[in-house]
Amino acid sequence: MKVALISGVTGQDGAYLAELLLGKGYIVHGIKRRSSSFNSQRIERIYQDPHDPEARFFLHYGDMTDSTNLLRIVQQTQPDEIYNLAAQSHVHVSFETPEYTANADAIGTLRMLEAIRILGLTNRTRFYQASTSELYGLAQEVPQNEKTPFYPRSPYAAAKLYAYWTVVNYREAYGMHASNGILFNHESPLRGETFVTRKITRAAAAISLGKQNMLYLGNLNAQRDWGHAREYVRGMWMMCQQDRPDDYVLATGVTTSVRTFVEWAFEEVGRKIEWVGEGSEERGVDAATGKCIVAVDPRYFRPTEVDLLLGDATKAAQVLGWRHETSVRELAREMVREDLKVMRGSPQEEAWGQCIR
Ligand code: NDP
Ligand code: GDR
Repeated sequence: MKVALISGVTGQDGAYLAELLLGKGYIVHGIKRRSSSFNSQRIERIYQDPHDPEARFFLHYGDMTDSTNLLRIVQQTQPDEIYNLAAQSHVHVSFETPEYTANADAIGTLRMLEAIRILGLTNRTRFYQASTSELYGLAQEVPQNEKTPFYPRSPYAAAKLYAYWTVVNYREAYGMHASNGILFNHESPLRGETFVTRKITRAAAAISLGKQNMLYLGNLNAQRDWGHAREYVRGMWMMCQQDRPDDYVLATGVTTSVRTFVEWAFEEVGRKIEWVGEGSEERGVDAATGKCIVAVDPRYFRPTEVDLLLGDATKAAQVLGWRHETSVRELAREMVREDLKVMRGSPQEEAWGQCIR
């Protein structure tokens, strides 16, 4: 049985990846942070009692800012594959916590690579790094592929740039099987509630049920290449199965504005949005009632914004055979439906069942 170690297992991608690998017969170890409140909701469905002799899913307390802890976990688990997904992953928050973001996202990646090297696992353990389309930032080229120059626009992106090049360097210097997945935005019903798609789908559900009055957003003009997380974690696994490590873009090749995503999400609950005003005065009005339900709040503007991301995943299609399946429109529909279920009080288990499987 292959052994995988996933940092960030309690996050959106960690949950989908753990389920994928368990389905493939792996023994899966996940690193989970200590928290004063419950932070394992996304993996509750796949939790296994460690006392069960058949158990193949194990959790370890850890943190990307703690080298000795990472060293010990890698030593104990002796993984064939490490998926380094843990990160302070919120771009806007990284402007508020730049030092922590650099520590966890940049130096954290270095710590994990060093653990592999110190323990003499360089020729055994394959490494996947969660790199990001945020690396392109102000890129002049559209669409962006593996050769497009990087221009990070946030402390988060700068930290991920350090991690990206460290992975490339460890591959070249020590012959490690280390790959960067340069993943464009991917979402799902498990997406964190403060990322824009989930914030919108939750608001559409809540407003339609009379549980919320207004949705406040920042830059409605930002355009993103949004795919489904379930399909992107499959690409991560594929990268680790290749004979040679390399870097790959995963994307859908379609870009959509935040404004359009809002319209689609509200259409799903039977509301048509009409836009009035401009800039920070722009409002989204319910066409049927004339009531304002979406407003711009400049507090959500970023000091430096990434206006447009559009990925070209040709290399991943040709080499890995990876392709996205779900369109952004279908994604919006699925997310709104799952949020409606949860808000109507269906057991959360049911919502997970549908989205993880
Ligand atoms: P999430 O924010 O949902 O999950 C991040 C995970 O990292 C959580 O498990 C979180 O723990 C954990 N984590 C955060 N800080 C630390 C730390 N200091 N030590 C240990 N664990 C930590 O992110 P996603 O699942 O969406 O993304 C996974 C990775 O992929 C991230 O590295 C992200 O930057 C990157 N990425 C994501 C994309 C996307 O569109 N989703 C696109 C490209 C890259 P906790 O649950 O306790 O908060
Ligand atoms: P992003 O995702 O920054 O691309 O990073 P996010 O959903 O936060 O923002 C996307 C775009 O929407 C605009 N926006 C808002 N964003 C948020 N969060 N909240 C708002 O109210 C809002 N209004 C408008 C943003 O300005 C931005 O342009 C995600 C994360 O998962 C990263 O970890 C990952 O690396 C990248 O995707 C690829």
